[in-house]
Amino acid sequence: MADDYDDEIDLSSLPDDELVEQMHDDLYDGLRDEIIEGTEILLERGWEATKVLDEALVEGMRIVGIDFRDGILFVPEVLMSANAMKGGMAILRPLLAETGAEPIGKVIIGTVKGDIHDIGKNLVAMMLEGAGFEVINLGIDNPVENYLNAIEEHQPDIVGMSALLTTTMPYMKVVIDTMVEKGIRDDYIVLVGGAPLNEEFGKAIGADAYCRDAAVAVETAQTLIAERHAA
Ligand code: B1M
Repeated sequence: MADDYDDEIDLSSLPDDELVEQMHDDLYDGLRDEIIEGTEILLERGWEATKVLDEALVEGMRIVGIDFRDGILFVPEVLMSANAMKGGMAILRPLLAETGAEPIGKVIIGTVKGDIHDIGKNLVAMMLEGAGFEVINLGIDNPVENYLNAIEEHQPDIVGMSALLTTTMPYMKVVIDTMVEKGIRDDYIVLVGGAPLNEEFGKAIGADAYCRDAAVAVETAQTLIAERHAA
């Protein structure tokens, strides 16, 4: 998608729709500085942080995902796209997390063992923070012990798990089964998410809910916390 003229494009001179398209190209090409600049320009033009996130960044990464799947892009290139995406997300994070209110609940969230995908999980963490949750982000490649230690240390209301690979999603059940064995499963709300999961899988492994995306994760967390408080 890149061409020799990319360096010469003045992003600020582009109208919104062309700038967003250019950002999709820049994300594809892993151009972090350009993604940061584009994100800042859209914010200066009055775009909401969530709109920049959805239309410029997440949509760009969706396109990357298609060509990764089809063998047009490879791991090193996708890593650069991910790095560029994170540059934009870092600018949006404080805006999405802006809330003066008391935390409405505490969440620990991490990507499960064997899996290093973290963009979606970080997005979920950001959106939960923005909705007033205190979030402890455990990062990637978490064995069951990390969840258990974090549960003990932080006493969260919600345990969140992310998996992006069909080979790592079964590990979520290992974590839930271990919680059952230790007699602590019902003390916490367990939410799971990630592209290869679905509702049926969430039910089958004993999670409280599967969350399709970050917005659903926030809604679900709010609803289930409210239900617990009411009970
Ligand atoms: Co990977 N990868 N990857 N990858 N990668 C996928 C997932 C894949 C679908 C690509 C493809 O083939 N089309 C495919 C998985 C196939 C499968 O198992 N079915 C795949 C593969 C195969 C691999 C490797 C095995 C490739 C290889 O080495 N040959 C390897 C595995 C490494 C490992 O984990 N052990 C690998 C590596 C990588 C990179 C390191 C290069 C990079 C990750 C960089 C990073 O995250 N820091 C990468 C990327 C970027 C992708 C794609 C292109 C994009 C993922 C992403 O960030 N999406 C992805 C293709 C795709 O998903 N279309 C792909 C954007 C993000 C906003 O969406 O993560 O879905 P998502 O998160 C959403 C929801 O799912 C949900 O909310 C989020 C926000 O709305 N959600 C949750 C996610 N987690 C949640 C947790 C919750 C709630 C909701 O808790 C409560």
